[in-house]
Amino acid sequence: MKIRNLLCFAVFTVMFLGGAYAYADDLSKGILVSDAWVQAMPPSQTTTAAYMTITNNSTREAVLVSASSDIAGAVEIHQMGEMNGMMDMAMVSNIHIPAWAKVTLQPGGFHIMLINLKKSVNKGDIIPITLHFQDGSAVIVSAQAKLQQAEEPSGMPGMKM
Ligand SMILES: [Cu+2]
Repeated sequence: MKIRNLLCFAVFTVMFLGGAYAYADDLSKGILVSDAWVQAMPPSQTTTAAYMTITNNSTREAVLVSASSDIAGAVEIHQMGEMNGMMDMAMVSNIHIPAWAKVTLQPGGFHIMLINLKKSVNKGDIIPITLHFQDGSAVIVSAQAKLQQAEEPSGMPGMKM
């Protein structure tokens, strides 16, 4: 009985470490993603945006280089900002999150663009998004679809609809 318990523990430990190793190394263990949400869209729309807070609780800078999602044909990192006096968005190649700091992706700023949606994104849906960092680590995020907040009536005027 005692040996069997030990064996179970050993198997569990190997499974746990094996599973964790698949997508977590030193850096991603220190990455905490909170308040992840996706803009719910009517079925006629093929593009939406995801927002979240990425906290880097590690001693190294984290560099988000890309993202992916099963529901989108393409995923890009974008930044909203003023360009030539107009609010517009542009693709950026990465987002730097300094050690012991956090970066918030929010309407009017950084966001993750989900392009060529393969399904409609309805309020309450849980959308899986994988964040890929420069060191090769990845973090899987579950973002809940929400209707756009009233105070952001036209959050992304540059978005192609
Ligand atoms: Cu965008």
